[in-house]
Order: sequence, then C-alpha cells, then structure tokens
Amino acid sequence: NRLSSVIRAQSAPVAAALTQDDLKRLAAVRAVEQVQSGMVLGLGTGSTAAFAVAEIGALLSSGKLSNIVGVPTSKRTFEQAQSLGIPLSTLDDHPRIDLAIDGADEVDPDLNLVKGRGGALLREKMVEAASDKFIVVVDETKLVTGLGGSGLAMPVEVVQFCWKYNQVRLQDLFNEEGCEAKLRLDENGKPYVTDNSNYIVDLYFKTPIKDALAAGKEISVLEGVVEHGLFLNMASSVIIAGTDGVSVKTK
Ligand code: ABF
Repeated sequence: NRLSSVIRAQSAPVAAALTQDDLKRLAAVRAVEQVQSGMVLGLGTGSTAAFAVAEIGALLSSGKLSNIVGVPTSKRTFEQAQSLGIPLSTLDDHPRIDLAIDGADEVDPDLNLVKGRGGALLREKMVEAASDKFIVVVDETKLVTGLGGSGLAMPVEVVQFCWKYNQVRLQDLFNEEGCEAKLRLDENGKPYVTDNSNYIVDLYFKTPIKDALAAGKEISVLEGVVEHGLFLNMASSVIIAGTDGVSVKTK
C-alpha cells in the first residue's frame, strides 16, 4: 500500500520524492506504535495529528488494538474520531490520560513548543498536561532554534469581552522585541472563535523570544487571558520526519 511504499522510500536514494504529507504521516504512524490496547489516549488536532487518529482508527477496525478510549482536543478531532468509530470520552471522565499524540507549530532544541496556530491550544494544553506521556509528531519544517523565531503566530486565547484590552497589554509587553499583537480573523474577516467561544490574539515576533518561560508567565497573569501557545517542558518526546528519515528526540 501507499504507506509501505513511503516507508521503503525512506531508505531509497529517491527519498526527496516524499511530500510533506508523507512526512507527517510517517511521524504519526511511528508515534502510534506506542499505543497499547486498554489505553486512554489524548487525540491531537491538526493535519499531522489527524494521521495519528486515522491510524488508531485503522488499528481498531482491524482488531490490532482494542479497548481504547480517546479524549479529543477539538471539535474537529471529535468528529474525525467519531467517524472512525474510536470510543470517545471527556477529560472529566478521564482526568488521567496514558498517552497523548499531537502536532506542533514550532519545536526548539529543548523540545519546547509553540502550538495553537490551528486554534485548539486550550484543550490541547489541558489534555496534554493530563497525560503521563506526550508524543509530539512533526515534519522537519517545524524545527526552530528559538520559539517565536519562525515569524509565524504564537497564539494567546482570550475571553471575547476584553480582547482589545489583552491585545494592547500583549503589544506593550513585547513591544521592545518588535512583536505585533493581532486579533485572529476567520475566512470571512470576522474574529476567529475557538471551540471554547473565546478569541485569539496572535503574537508575531521578529526574533526568537528571549526567555520563553518568563514570557509565558507574563502572558498568563493578564486578566482575561485563558491560555497561551507556549508548551514548555511538556513533551516527553518528539518524532521528526525528514526527507532523510524519521528521528526521535527524548528529554
Ligand atoms: C496542532 O495543530 C496545533 O497545536 C498546531 O497548531 C497544529 C499543527 O498542525 P499541522 O500538523 O497541520 O501542521 O497540533
């Protein structure tokens, strides 16, 4: 099948023919090898995590896995997992999760992450914080030398009532770092609304965040901030798929 040809291609000289989706799938499938029957699983969000959810669904249907319960990190993932027949539950019913598998937007050399460009950061952080083990699955384009260094968004989820207050405060906090704080808009130009009915203020840094731990704390204490996309010291391991193969980094 397509996946076995992809895996074979890894060791072949024509590995450059792999697409980014092939790489995402490779990382996801490698992570799912850690899933055992009877586990409670945190199901991530995003295109890479979706490959992991699809693989879990396939293993359940073929009988290679059984007695799995999934806790989805978004409505999108809930729908995908439900359509695949994966038994689902909530964090309230399963406040302790065995293993979570999810993607990321940026991964630094210490396995700290930026997450949430897909808008699901709050439930992702809750589910992954509740997990004994959290495996991150990425293709090699997600690797950065410092968080915020990709020039793409670092999201902050805020309550709707005070989004402007938070935008101004966030802008003030990181102004000297050349950061721009912008309200996220949806495809219709309206404020993007999260699964939790909040807004997102995206922070665009021009250079990597100097002290991500301090930045996370400064963001968290702002009134009306619900959560931010810095996932620090949370990943147990990161599976990285590149054109020259799959590698695993563990803390
Ligand atoms: C989730 O999906 C997020 O935290 C991150 O924003 C995004 C990554 O998406 P993709 O795998 O599609 O690049 O994991």
